[in-house]
Amino acid sequence: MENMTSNKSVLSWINEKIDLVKPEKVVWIDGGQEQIEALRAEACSTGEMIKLNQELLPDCYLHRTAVNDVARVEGRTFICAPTKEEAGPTNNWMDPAEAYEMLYAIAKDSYKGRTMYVIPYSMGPVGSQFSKIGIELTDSIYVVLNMAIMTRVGADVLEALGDSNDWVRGLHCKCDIDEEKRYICHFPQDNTIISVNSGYGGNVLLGKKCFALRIASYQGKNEGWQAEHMLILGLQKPDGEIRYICAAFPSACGKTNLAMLIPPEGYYKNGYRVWCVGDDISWIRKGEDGRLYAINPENGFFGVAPGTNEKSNPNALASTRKGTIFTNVAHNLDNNTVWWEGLDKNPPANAVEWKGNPWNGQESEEKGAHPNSRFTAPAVNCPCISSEFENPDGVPISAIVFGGRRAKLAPLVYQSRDWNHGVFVGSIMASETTAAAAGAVGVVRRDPMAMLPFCGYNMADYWQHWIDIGAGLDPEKAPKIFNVNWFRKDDEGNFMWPGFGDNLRVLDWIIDRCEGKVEADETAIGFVPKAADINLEGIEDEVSDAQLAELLSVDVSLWKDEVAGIEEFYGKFDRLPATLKSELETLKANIK
Ligand code: OXD
Ligand code: MN
Repeated sequence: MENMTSNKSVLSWINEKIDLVKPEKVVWIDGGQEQIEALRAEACSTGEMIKLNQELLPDCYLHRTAVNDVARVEGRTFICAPTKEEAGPTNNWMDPAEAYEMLYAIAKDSYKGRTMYVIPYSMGPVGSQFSKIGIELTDSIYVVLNMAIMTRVGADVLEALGDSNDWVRGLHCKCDIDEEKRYICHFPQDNTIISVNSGYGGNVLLGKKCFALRIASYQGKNEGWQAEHMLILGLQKPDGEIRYICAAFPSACGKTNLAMLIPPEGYYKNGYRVWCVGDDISWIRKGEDGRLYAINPENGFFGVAPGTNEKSNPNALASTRKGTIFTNVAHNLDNNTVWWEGLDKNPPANAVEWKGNPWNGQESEEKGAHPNSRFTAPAVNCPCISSEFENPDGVPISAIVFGGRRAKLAPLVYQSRDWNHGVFVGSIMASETTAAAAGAVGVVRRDPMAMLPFCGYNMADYWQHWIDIGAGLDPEKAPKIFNVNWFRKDDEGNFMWPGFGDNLRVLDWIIDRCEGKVEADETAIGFVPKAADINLEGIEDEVSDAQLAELLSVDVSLWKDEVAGIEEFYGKFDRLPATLKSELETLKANIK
């Protein structure tokens, strides 16, 4: 097949990799529908994918990964910076020369008898000043088809690249899916990612976590912008104006649900709407008017299937009704569709579970779908996709929101005093583990800015970058920074806040604060709403005034324990910014 570009840096890198992995043939992905159709057919002919009911689920397919390859592997994910110090205390580090040698030994000849697919892709709208280009080499059709949903793929990307050397190299080799030899390695100084022995999304769709967060966070630091693990939503008020919010939550805290929220009935009637710009990643930079602007670099949603249903997230469910690839969900043989736990209360009796075994969902104790089973759905399918989704200049950000699961500690919402205090609030983000993950329940896991597994360099330097970004903003124009906690529990262990659509009530307060429309109470940790400013109309039965008061309360004795946890965490960082040290001192003084 003919090369799709004459870019010398591209061709010489690909030729080197061809010599290494020895493919039988090389296929360039042009992004055209004809080629995609042919690849779908080929994947179905080998059993790699199953074509689903085309009347109920047009252009939808099912894929099962290997049983040992169902999630991101943080323990085998490495930042291969020149020194361990540059990767920092929260990343696994490998010396770059040693890493290349080891990875090349694993990758050597691994495409023998196989096809090399060359995927040119853009993170962000092609040609936008925010956007960055990558090329992924893979021996997996599943990866090609997923990348064609999650990113902008094809010839126009190479045209936009021209002769430039500024692109991210990505090599993916399935090899034998051997867990012992599975490595996801990043070389931020070389704009390079190498992933071997996996076929699972987060490890192999290199545009996503690997590029758009780990490599891009490092690029952003050097180039004066930010790559963040944040959704972007537009909140439309009754006046018709839309304000944009970026929000970071650790995995499994409901980012996709918040990004596609449907307002409670009363709000909806009054003209409130939420528009989704993105559900996972934001690239943020200062615009000419001095405000921060964000784009979603992705082109689709790689969402967790279990728990997605008509009530929890009808917009996500609607997004999966065409052109979607399902991974590791149950296969309903009666109508050739898919099912997962929490979709509805009627599991199929005549089905195949995620590992590929016959499964009777009416009787079996086993799960039909893997808890981390996924849908890869085109963003354009989403009924509430923002009209600004393709805007090459991004959307102006009014508020940045951090959050996590805290049963007792954090109030429903609080606002930081200023930017630097907001950076502190992000840096102490944490979530309590749930029964959904292996290990003890209720253990606090620190996850600064939800970037713990995704920051491509020393986390302390990343915090300093946040502080530097703020220093370059006019405080009047800078987004206001908040923290939310949807997961507060009462003494019986019941959630105190209904969550889902009702979270709009909190977003509404956030925007009112940004616009100086409501007063707030200053507490030891920041500004907390006055109870009267959280509108409970329609949920008075669920949330009493006393409950709201408790949701908004700050228990200073709990914060004393929290400070000990923060000090222990901060103790890991030799390069902790002085600004954060002094923010911690302020907190300590406030809770005395
Ligand atoms: C994701 C994650 O898949 O954060 O988005 O784990
Ligand atoms: Mn994520």
